Amino acid sequence: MILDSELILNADGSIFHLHLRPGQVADTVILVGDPKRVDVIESLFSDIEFKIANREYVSMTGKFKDKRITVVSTGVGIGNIDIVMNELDALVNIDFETREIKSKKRKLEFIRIGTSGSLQKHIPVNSYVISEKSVGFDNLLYFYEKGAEVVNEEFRRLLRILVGGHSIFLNPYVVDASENLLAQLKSAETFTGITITAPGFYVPQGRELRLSKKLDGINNKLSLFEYHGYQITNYEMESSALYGLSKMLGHDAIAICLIIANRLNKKANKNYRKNVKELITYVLHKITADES
Ligand code: R1P
Repeated sequence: MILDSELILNADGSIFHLHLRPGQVADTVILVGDPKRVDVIESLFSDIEFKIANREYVSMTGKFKDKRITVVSTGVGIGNIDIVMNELDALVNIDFETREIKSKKRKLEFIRIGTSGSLQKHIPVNSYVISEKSVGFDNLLYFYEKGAEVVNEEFRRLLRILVGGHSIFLNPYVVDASENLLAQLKSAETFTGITITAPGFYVPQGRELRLSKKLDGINNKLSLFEYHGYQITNYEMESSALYGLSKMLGHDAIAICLIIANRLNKKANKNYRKNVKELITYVLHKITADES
C-alpha cells in the first residue's frame, strides 16, 4: 500500500498537483509548456469534459474528430515533468481506493508540443523539429533505479565524450522517442534529430547576460556533432525527462517543437503564437489521420 505521504490526494480525491481524478485521463495526452496553449487547443476541440487549473498545471479532456485526448500544461522545466508524469501515471495505474498498483497497466501516449532554439543553420526559425533522441543535461534519470535501463548507451557514451568526460557536473543521458509516434508525426514538413534538454534557460543553454558559462564553445561543439546521420538539432527544457519517465513507466512519448530562435544565425520569431497554433493543428491532424 502506498502511504498518504507518498501518494498525496486532495480532499476531493484528486491527485496533489494536477487536481485530476481517476477516469479523467485519455489514452493520448498532449503536453504543452504554456498554460495558455490549453485554451488554444480547447478552441479546436469538441465535447470538452472538464478543464481544471492548479498552479501552472491546466488540464482538460475533450475530443478532436472522434479521438478522446487529454491536454496538460507543464510549465517550464524537468522538475515539472517529474510531477506531471508521475501523477498522470498514478491516475491510470494506481487504485486510489486501495492505494495499490493495479495488476493490469494502462499504456498512455504523450506528445509534447513545445518551442525551442535551433542549433543548426539549416533549421530556420518556424521549422518543426521532432526529437528522435533526447539528451538530458539534467540528472533526473540518475535518481531512478531503472534509469540506466532506458538509456541509449551508445549515444550516452558519445555525448559524454563530446561534452568532456572529465566534467563533474555534466553527465548526459540519452533516451529514444517512441518509434510509433515518430512515424505518425514525421513528414516532409518536419526535421528530426537529437534534442538537448537543458536544466536552465540562460547559461545552461549558453546564454550569457551577467554570468559566464563554464563550458566554453559548447554550442559549437553540439552543432558540429554528427554520427550515422544524426545531428544535434535543438535546445529545450523538458523532453529528456519526458522520454525517460515514459520508458520507465511503460508509456510512449515524443516531443515536437516549433523553432522560435536560431542560436547560430541569431534570428528569432517574437510573434510565434500563430505558428504554435499551426503546429498544434498539424499534430492533431496527424494523430487523428485514421479517425472520421
Ligand atoms: C522556455 O522559454 C520554455 O520554452 C520551451 C522550453 O522547453 C521551456 O519550457 O518550451 P515550451 O514552449 O513548451 O514551454
